Amino acid sequence: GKEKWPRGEETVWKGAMRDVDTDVSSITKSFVNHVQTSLARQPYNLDNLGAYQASALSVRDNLLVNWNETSLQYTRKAPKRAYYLSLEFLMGRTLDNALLNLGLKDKYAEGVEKLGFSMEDILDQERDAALGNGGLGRLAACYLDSSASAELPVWGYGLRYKYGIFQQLISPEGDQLEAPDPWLDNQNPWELPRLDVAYEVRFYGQAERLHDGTPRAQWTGGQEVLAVAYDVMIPGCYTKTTNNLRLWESKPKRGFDLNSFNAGNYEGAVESSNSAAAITSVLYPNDHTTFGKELRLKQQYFWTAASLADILRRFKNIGKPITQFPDYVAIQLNDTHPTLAIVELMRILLDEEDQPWAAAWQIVTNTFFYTNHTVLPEALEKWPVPLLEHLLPRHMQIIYDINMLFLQSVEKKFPGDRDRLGRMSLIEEGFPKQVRMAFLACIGSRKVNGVAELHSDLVKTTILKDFVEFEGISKFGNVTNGITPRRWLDQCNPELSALISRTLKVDKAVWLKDLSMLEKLLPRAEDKKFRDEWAAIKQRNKERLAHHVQVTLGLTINTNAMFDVQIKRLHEYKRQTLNILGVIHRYLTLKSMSAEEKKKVNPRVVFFAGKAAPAYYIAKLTIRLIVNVAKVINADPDTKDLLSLYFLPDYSVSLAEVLIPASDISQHISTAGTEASGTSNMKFCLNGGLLLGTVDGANIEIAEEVGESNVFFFGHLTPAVEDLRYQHTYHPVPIEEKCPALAHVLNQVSAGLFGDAHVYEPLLNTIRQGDHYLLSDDFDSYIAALAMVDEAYLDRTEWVKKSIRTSAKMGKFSSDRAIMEYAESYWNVEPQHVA
Ligand code: H2P
Repeated sequence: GKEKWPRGEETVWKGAMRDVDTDVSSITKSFVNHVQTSLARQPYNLDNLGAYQASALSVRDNLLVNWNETSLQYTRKAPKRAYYLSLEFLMGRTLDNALLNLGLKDKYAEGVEKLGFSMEDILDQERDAALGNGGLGRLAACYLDSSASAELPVWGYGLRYKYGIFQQLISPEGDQLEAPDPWLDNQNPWELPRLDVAYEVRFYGQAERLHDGTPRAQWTGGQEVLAVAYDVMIPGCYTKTTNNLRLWESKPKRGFDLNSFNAGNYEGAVESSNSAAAITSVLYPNDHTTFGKELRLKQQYFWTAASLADILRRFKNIGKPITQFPDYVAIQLNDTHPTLAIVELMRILLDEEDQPWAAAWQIVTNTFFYTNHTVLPEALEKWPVPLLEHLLPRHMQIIYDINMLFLQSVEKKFPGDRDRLGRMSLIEEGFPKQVRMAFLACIGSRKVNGVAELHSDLVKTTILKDFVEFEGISKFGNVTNGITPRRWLDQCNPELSALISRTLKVDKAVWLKDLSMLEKLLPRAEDKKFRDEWAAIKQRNKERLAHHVQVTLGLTINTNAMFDVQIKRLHEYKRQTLNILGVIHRYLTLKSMSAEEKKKVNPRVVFFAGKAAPAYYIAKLTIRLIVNVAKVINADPDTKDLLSLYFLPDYSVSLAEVLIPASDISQHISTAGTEASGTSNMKFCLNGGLLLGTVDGANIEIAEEVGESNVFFFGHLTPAVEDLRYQHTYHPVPIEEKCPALAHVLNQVSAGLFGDAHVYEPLLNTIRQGDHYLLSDDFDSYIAALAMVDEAYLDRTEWVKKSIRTSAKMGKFSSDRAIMEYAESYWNVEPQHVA
């Protein structure tokens, strides 16, 4: 039926409401309007930063029109919704993406040009929103883009860190230095403070069971902190659907504590307000030493409690009984970081909604879904029981209760199997006892998934093996990761995107949302004209990268060389060390060549970028080695035309957008079985870069798609790893014997060829002794694979064919495919078209 207009005259309201801008004159009008009012500036002194802000505010207005309509639709129709809880959202820049998704990029470019600015300069003013460490946070950002593009009612929930991931500086000696990232300093036009959306979150205090025949308890006292919402609009691509990413900021509950003031305790009052604000002050670098840190645990609870309160309030507006919660709400846990949400929902259902235990547990286990992102044992979250007991006394009680009932049911299925009970308990014995968050996430969820086929198999056969035996295999699945082709092709590689549209003879609005259409490019690999265009675009992208490096670092790069790229968080398992040792090997080989031999060598430029966790000593030494090897190699007149090496500081989403389209070959060389998926591998391949990698993570599925003849694989396979490690421990063979080529490289480093002989010993010793990541086992085949890459690059025609074939077969890796798998097979959430 026709709804009654809420107040005043409908025609007056509607006549005054704005719509999305569609023509250049309304765009310039809104731009100038923001210069004049929001920014209170004048045309005379408007610089590029001001022009960026005016453009952003004007684009934001457009997004808000769609965002409002989307929200209204969700409220009216009350479909089942999904919520993506992630402690990290690595969004990067927004303006370009928003313009492309709105389909307004050309018009804005024309508009700002009329006003005397260039779009490129304006886009360059924006700081990255770097609220993430790496793949996990960037995956969350891609999933938001795909959800909105697929018109799915999905919201993200995260934290509004005042400081994102640290800025990386490299000292003259080659050491990584960390500086804070004050990304909000220039104001953030992309967020909407919602001071009206706020919740109180409690810490510490006492929990008393009521013992009234119900499982209820009362949690009182302690500290209360306020969570305030900031909304970030997430536009879908060529659709009105504009979803929301809600980020929480912590604030003291009162501006000041009157009692403390009255007692003359001014400092105490001010301090408590400081500690409240500290909760969302900084993103933690990916570093398992955070597991004991109270502030990190506070962040996790603060965020899950606020998000659940918000979700529950929205659910209650529908007016359905609480038992129907899972029919309207699906919550995806991105890794174990939000696992406390399981316990928090139990607390609400038991203590506030008066549900019996079994009914509460039924609701909870039908609501949550858990994605695992790593099987590395040291990276699995565990929290000390005493810390949890102190910070969240009621939650610790509930965890004990969940565990008791759970172990009872395990005992029932496997009577007398005490080992099994010990292995599966949510509480790990020890000093102190610790709560195993992955186990809690698993038993509290409806489904569990890994992020690539191999990884999902490993989850089932290693860390959660007992749980598969207990709960049945059907609870455990796989959703191979994906990437958004909007940012990772159209935005970062506009020329390639245009070539694809021209060739397919379809608007990018179509193929960007159905990436499997790229397959139609396959026959074009045989078309010389197309190949030449394809290769010319790669060349221009290499020149764009070279220009960027020239401008930012003052270095000149040989763009006729092959560009070889490895960019990711520094970690021993990702084996940047293998790569740099391979570079040294190449250097030593070149040094021993005659002038005649050198003529046949294919010039190569090797790029590294990535951050090391500040407390990760070995990873930092790897950076230092890379930087110092670069100094020697790049200055050596014997070799510098044939080999050069760059460590680009302060890796970011924006830097990746320049590096990825410029790569001829990229490296994804983790020890088999350690890289859950990897997602930059997909980005490089989508942009026509070839892949050099181990048989690990999503590399395997990429090879399945493009065919093994189009990738360069090397190294031992996952099933061999355990045995090799056993050999290292119990029957070690000296490196000199096992892998002379590697021994030679290590000895040269030890001898001081790259300076500071003694400095690198701890790094080299990780390989000489133990070699947990199997560099000595894979080095020879790695070198052989690098040689095959060189060989293949000599036949440029064949290389370009491989490049085209690779890109053409990347359809599977669109995050649109991945998000639809979550929506259909996990959440049971359907698209909602906003007319
Ligand atoms: C992690 C895994 C990657 C995976 C990504 C997203 C944690 O990212 O290690 O293999 O692709 O999650 O699922 P990263 O190492 O980049 O921080």
